[in-house]
Amino acid sequence: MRTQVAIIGAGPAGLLLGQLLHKAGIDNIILERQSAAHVLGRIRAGVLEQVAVNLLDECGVGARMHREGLVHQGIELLFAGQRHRIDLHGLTGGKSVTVYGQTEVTHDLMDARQAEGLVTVYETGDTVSLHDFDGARPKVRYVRDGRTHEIECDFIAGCDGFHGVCRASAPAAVLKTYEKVYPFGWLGLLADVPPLSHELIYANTGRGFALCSMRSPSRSRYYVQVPLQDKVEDWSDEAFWNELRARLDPAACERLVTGPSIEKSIAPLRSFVAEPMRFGRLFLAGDAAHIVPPTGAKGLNLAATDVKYLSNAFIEYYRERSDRGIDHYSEVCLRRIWKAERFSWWFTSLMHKFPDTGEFGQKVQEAELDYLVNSRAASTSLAENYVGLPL
Ligand code: FAS
Ligand code: PHB
Repeated sequence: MRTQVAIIGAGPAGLLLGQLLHKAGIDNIILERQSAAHVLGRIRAGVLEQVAVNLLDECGVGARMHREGLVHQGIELLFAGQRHRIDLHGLTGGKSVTVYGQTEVTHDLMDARQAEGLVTVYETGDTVSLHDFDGARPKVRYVRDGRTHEIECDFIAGCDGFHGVCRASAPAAVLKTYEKVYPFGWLGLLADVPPLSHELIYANTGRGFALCSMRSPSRSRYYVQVPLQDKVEDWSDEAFWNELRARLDPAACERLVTGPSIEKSIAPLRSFVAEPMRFGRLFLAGDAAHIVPPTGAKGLNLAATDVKYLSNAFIEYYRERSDRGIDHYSEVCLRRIWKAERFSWWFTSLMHKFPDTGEFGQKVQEAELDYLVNSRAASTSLAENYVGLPL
């Protein structure tokens, strides 16, 4: 089998890249470890930057997002028992974010790919292997139905997430990684109950961080910071709702509607960057190359912008026979990635309770938040980063 670009991973990065390349007439195949149902079963990101919204429109898969997505022009910060609104729209000259779950983005991209008859090989398990990507004729092999298949290609796009095979295949002598692991996780709960507020609430409390988000006017997504050693089975729905209440202000508690969880999971938090993002004809994009703590809602959005840069580079190569885009891909992505890493680390450090925070640290966090909500300059900095920096 032969294709121009072999994409490893059918998460948002791989599917979005496949669509952008197809729209540009570049042939591609996606290999995915899991089944489509398994990929869709993961509950992850919830907030899209305008850049990501534009990319979905560019791929022709934005219709349902515009019908069902919720455009948000502000967020609230809760600290010292008081809520303060950050006017994202007013502080950024009219920008906003769209609340539309990653599951829905993935669903829309899968549907579009299937409708266009593009090849996605699911359930390859851990059989994908990469070959000769340091030369001009890379190959990918995988096993399906007991047979080994080989794909000859011009490029390999590693969109296979943090635990994928692509970064693991990069030459160790060239690969440099940077990592910070946070001493807590996020326990997330999804429930078919109306959100307590029409905008997201990020809470800094003496008991730890909490986030009130949503997926629609009838489906809510809530998170509470939990110790790393907690297991999801340690948390009954009732225990979750009680802890969330303990981290909210009285007015928010009044409005909180609880109900049975339809999903509950604990996500570990880390900051991670792999440099470079190109190894010969192998290119990394999305979580395969970087991870951010979800506090800044950057993970999915960074994957989208990596893929925009990568698709532009491949289009330039095929249309203009120019290597300029592929030669600059890693440098251009990393400049944006490190700014998002910095913002996500800063916001996580400000909003969470660390083992060494203590009473003094809590007062300092509240003082920084008090300064932030009362300073146009500081609020503007938060707003600019939250809605997403320009491409
Ligand atoms: P993904 O990990 O989504 O997709 C990679 C795909 O590659 C997967 O489908 C995987 O099965 C496949 N794969 C892996 N190894 C393979 C192999 N060897 N062969 C073939 N396929 C292989 N971001 C936010 O903005 N907000 C959040 O609240 C948030 N919550 C998260 C919770 C969790 C538990 C995790 C892990 C991440 C969360 N993220 C969040 C970040 C998340 O949204 C990612 O940024 C986003 O999924 C990135 O998309 P991809 O780069 O496509 O990687
Ligand atoms: C979510 O809705 O899942 C969500 C929203 C904002 C974040 C993280 C997660 O910062």
